[in-house]
Amino acid sequence: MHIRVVNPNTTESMTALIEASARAVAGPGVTLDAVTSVMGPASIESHYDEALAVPGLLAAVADGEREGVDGYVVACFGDPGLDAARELASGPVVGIAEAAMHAATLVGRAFSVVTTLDRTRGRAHDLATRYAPAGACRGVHACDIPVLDLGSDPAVVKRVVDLARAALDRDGSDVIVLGCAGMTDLCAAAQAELGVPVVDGVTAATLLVRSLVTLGLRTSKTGEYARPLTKAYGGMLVDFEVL
Ligand code: 2AL
Repeated sequence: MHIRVVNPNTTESMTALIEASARAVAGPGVTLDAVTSVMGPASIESHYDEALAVPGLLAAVADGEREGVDGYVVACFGDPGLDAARELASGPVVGIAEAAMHAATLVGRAFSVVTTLDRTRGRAHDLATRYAPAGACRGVHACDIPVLDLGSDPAVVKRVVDLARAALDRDGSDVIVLGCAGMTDLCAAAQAELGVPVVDGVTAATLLVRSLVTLGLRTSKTGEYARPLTKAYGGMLVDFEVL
């Protein structure tokens, strides 16, 4: 089974971090690769960034289809371009917010999201209304660390853990969802510190894709996720025509 994890931002070091986490859980019989978008923003932390990250993500999925990839992870917490990627892919495509929020609802009653910048909170709230039962997402909290300043140094871990602890208390939640792919390497330390389930979407989505492929479940092509219609795309998007 070939799983491809797409980092839809253009920062190679972040792809390496994501790949290490995904590989650690992928399990036997899985060929896993992680790819960096060939175009788009260095990090995704606004609606503008999300919109401009989508062409690179779709190019990575189009490449994967030519190479016979069985399933994909969209490794950015805004799940940019997820529905569009499903239209292109024959196998399953899972976003990390989608996987993390679904997993959170399986191991607790209510979760809080800890994310990067305050301006990304609205998107996380929007996704929670799509992925979680009403009331299950009790809050989305920003640590005010930009994506590319995350890392596993103790100061970052402490800031995320302190914010998560306050969120559990204030929200009355019992699970934490990490709201950025760049937090994937903090997950084990945060869970050990907090004593509640801490869900990282990179690992959750990787295992969900593995499960779906193992079950023989592919993206349905009889409805809205059918291949896009063939038509001309203009300007810089000329190569995005789907044949
Ligand atoms: C993210 C993420 O996961 N990758 C990225 O570039 N931005 N999410 C976020 N909330 O800032």
